[in-house]
Amino acid sequence: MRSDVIGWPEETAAGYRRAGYWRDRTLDDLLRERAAEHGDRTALVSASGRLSYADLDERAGRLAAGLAGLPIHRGDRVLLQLPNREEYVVTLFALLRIGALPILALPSLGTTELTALARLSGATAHVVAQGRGRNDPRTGAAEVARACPSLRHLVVAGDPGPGGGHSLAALERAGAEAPAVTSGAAPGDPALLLLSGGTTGTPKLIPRTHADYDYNARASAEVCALDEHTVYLAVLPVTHNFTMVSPGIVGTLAAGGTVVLCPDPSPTTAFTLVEAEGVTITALVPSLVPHWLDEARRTSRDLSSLRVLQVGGSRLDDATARRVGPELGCRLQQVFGMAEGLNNYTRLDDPEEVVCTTQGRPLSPADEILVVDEEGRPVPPGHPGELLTRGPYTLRGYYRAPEHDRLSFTPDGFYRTGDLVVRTARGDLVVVGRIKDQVNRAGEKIAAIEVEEHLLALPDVRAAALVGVPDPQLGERSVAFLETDAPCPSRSEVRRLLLERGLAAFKVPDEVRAVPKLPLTGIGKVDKRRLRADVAGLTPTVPSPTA
Ligand code: OOB
Repeated sequence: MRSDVIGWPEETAAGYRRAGYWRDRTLDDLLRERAAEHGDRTALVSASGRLSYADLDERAGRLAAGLAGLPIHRGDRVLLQLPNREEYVVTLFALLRIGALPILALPSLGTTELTALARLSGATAHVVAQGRGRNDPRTGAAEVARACPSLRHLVVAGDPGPGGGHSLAALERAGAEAPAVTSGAAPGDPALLLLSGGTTGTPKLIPRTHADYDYNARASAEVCALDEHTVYLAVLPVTHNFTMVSPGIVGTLAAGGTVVLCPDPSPTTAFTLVEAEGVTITALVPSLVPHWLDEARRTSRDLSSLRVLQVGGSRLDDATARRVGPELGCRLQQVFGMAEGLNNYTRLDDPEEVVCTTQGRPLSPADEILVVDEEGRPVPPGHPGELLTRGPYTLRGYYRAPEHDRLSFTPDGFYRTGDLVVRTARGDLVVVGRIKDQVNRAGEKIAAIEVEEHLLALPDVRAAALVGVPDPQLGERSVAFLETDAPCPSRSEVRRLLLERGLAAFKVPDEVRAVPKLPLTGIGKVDKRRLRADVAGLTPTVPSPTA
């Protein structure tokens, strides 16, 4: 029988259990235990109000019973595509209680990506929020369901609308009358599926088990010194791994603290919540940091409760890093993580220089890391090489992707991150580049090949290449090179066509250029290095009319 999920070798797993990294608990147990210990403490604050641990536990239980009645069973895959609102956390824990596997999907995903995810996973349900106008997620969900017969249930935070489906509120009410769901999962079972930034044309899913995710969250909470007084502000999308377990929502709940959901990442919204709720820690991608620093100068809000600003998802430049402490009056922590597992943190007591110039070191003493050259030989400290890793919370294989696994893992189970790093003499990592064919646009990862396949489908395009180039606002912006004899389509034309094809808006190239012929390397691959140099103005290409 085909195995959907590759686990750790039995002996390794036994070692992780013996060492106490993996506990005999599920994520559902974690919530139940916290609710039993201190039910009246505030677990969650959002635009809908405040939920104590007991409320959250009770609501998750009712919704679990309601969802089970649809039915959604243990092991079923469910696309969970909600923004930063209360329903996300309640639904997440409801699904974990059933033992169903949420697929954590960004609200910004397009129908193409969602269809591919539903097909790969055989998902039976899709949870979205009610929206308005052209971008109403309910419309997209209906389209995805037409393309994927496995998707039998549409569940909506809000009004399901004329297309039908179930509202979360109605399911919760129905669940109050239904038999309670008893925990459906074991600690070693997959708990959820995360999206990989990816380097392939189709999305990849990352299975994370209850035990490994619980460890990731708890160990992160410890490194960040979280406790019951912690107030964590979730600014980045809640379905991102950074917001989930680094230490994020799950780490904060594990520590008995309070999670506050920020409905948008603007500093004005965030600062209002910092003041009102006494936020102690939050997390940003580098592209947001300058806006926060600018607003901090202007604001009349009291930000003195903020102790730690985490920054990660892409490289933070040293100069901006040095501004954080003095201008925001809190400690900076750099986080170099990945949905596949490994989290690196600068420590709160690290010297200023380390915090401002490195991306930290691995979370766990059991994280094994190698920095290797092109032949896979370890390089000495101070030399760049690819980062390989394995450990108690790093995947051993993608979900249903054996061919891809052969490229992504070494025979002895190390995950090839595709990141180029330098390890300092102290053991801290500095991210110096990337060998994976990806654009990191404001922390959102775009697989070049996925966009290239869509570009190739445009009229008169013979060949296409997408590259990331440095950008002061986004970190990197995406530039598409189109090989065409016809007049080059404008950027807005390309945008319209790609959105029509169901691509997510953040994957639409920021700039479009025409070339008579794409440059090739000696072995005949597209020479992306040369293309990046073109953008830097070293050799001329033709920007599109309204690029
Ligand atoms: C986080 O997770 P993903 O899965 O969206 O992206 C992982 C990739 C890394 O392989 C690396 O290429 C890049 O994002 N990255 C960084 C970075 N943090 C992530 N590159 C340079 N400096 C950093 N600090 O992005 C993620 C997951 C958990 C915690 C934090 C980030």
